[in-house]
Amino acid sequence: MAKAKAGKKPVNRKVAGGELHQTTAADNQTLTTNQGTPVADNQNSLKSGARGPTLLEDFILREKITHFDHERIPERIVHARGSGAHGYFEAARGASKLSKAAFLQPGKRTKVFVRFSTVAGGAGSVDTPRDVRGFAVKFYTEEGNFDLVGNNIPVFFIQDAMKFPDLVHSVKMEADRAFPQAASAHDTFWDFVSLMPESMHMLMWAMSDRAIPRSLRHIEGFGIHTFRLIDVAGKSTFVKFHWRPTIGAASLVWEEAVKIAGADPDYHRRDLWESIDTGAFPEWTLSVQAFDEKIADSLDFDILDPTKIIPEEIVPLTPIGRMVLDRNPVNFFAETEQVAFHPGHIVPGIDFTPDPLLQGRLHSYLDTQLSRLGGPNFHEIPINKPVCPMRNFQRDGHMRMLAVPGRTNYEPNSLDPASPRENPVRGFASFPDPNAGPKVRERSETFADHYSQARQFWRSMTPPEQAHIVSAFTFELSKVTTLAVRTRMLGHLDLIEPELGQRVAAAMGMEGKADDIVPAVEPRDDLPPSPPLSIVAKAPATIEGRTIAALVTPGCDGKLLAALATALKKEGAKLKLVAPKIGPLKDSSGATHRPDETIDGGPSVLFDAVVVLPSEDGAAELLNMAAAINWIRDAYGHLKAIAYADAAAPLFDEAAIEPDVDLGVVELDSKRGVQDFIAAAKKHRIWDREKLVRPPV
Ligand code: HDE
Repeated sequence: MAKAKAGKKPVNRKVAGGELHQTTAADNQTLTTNQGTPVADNQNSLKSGARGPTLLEDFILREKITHFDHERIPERIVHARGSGAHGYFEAARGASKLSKAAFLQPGKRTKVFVRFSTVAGGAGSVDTPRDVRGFAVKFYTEEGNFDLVGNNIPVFFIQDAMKFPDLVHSVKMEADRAFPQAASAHDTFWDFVSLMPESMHMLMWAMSDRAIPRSLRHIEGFGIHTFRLIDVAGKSTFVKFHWRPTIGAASLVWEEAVKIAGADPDYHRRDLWESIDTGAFPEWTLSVQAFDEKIADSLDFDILDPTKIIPEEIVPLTPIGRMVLDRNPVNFFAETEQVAFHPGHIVPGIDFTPDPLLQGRLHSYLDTQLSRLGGPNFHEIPINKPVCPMRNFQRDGHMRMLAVPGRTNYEPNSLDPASPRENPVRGFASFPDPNAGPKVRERSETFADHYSQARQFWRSMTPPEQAHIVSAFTFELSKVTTLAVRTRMLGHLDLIEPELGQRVAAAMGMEGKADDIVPAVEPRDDLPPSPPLSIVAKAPATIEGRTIAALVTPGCDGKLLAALATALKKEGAKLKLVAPKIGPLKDSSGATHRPDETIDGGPSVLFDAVVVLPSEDGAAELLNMAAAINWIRDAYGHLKAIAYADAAAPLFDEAAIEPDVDLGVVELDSKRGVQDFIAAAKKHRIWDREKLVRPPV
């Protein structure tokens, strides 16, 4: 984190009325206007008499207020709420075989800036709605900036850019009433997608746990479209990009996500910031699925169709590098808000394919920066500036910073032999794509199967994940008020998988009401489940990067607390103390602790696993606090590992929770108990408990 610069301490001067003036005699600390004029008084505007009207002449006040009035720029039409971080990418050995890109040569380190985002909500919306997460990475390479502008879901709602404005209009707040904010659970969204069978595969992902991630450190990322990598000899290999977090992917449970939205609307942003600030740097592996034309032709779907994945069983992942985020921005606006991503920011060694969604994006992102950042010179804003030399004949325009000397602002020229020229060897050359044909507005027939991979996704999920998908569809469609939209969607779900359709219909009390939908292509019934699609099945047994809370009171067992703290640190997890009061407290060994949160400010939804460790007197006090009982009940209901000290037993009685090691409720009476608790926490959720707290639908 940037530390405040050392300097001379200001002199505090109070004047009549108690008004505080912090003054300095140091030139290098003198407050100035934007023109550099020193300011003598930053507390009072210039008035005609102490009680008189303010003068128009007050250039200091007017400059300050005018600048303030213009502090906001138009927010992004999508992905408005985001969080950013700096870091580096380090290329692995294999990458250079596939691509000549300078940043993919073995061992090469390249600086990156990453912005994660939600899609539908405004800049001030919450972090945990059910939504896709943006995963945009800017690589500052020596051959120019490469932006990999992806999402945490490997497919998209639509196949052609032509439909993007319609999709976004439908999911954003409804146009007349301006609600709901940051939510897809409303009529216009489901009306639109239920008329667009191509969105069915993406809907399965969006209704899965992927859309409510535990943190931004726990999301996977995908480039979605098929790209090309080009090697030194000009050979092209198709690739799909995949980011995998080294601590594994993980999600919230829905009710927890809803409560977090109230308890800490900045839950993901804070988590990313604090992790980096405390040196627990998030890390991802970048891999590609690399394949040639022959494999592309052998697939029964089109690699240009962004609503399809290539199962890893067909084309496995090849790691090409890793990314570490190790530095927080110093200024949110200058960096996270002003960063301008564009899939068209590309470097030699990488190329596009004619995926009709990608092709439309290549126009949109440049266009949007022109209005968002005020003109064509946004590449001069430090966060967007390439680190390599940038020279051309583009000139002038709003906010131009560069003052290029000389008169030869054109090419070819004979007046300035040193001015920039084409470089056929190093320069970007497009791969001669053979896909051109007659000029048509037409969707390729190879894009027509909209249900097979949606079914494959369903069949790849574990039972709890399937139950969550059923609940999510039930929740969202129950919020839809137009009956015809609900019955249309039920028809699609029947096609994806009859069991899914029936379970959602039963949960909604709408059995037998599904529309009969005729698919363009009958869904295949023979696609095998693809295990990597499930995040529960591949969750690593680790609590690295997790936050565990201990609910403590004065006089709590100091030895147990110390044993717990040591054991968690060893596992790379953080321990936070939650207490009835924020002031310091002493444990039974006489050690003083400063609680991180009170029970109200630190509800258990904010933590991955919890320990209830009061003294006997403390437990008696907590027994009278509804918030304390809810704290425990929520942790139980959200399937978290729970440990309790003997003294906490009455609280568990009150919460109607039976201690049971097999269900992740562990007695913390010894070091052994600490290990049992950690073992339970490594399961992330105690899925066997779910049927007790949330009968399956
Ligand atoms: Fe975007 N998208 N998008 N998108 N997108 C934007 O660019 C657009 C799509 C993605 O953190 C906008 O600077 C069109 C797919 C991310 O700054 C805009 C289409 C994927 C971000 C835009 C798509 C994405 C954006 C809004 C369909 C995953 C946030 C502000 C043809 C591969 C980047 C901006 C950041 C942002 C247009 C579809 C990812 C308007 C027209 C597919 C992560 O230009």
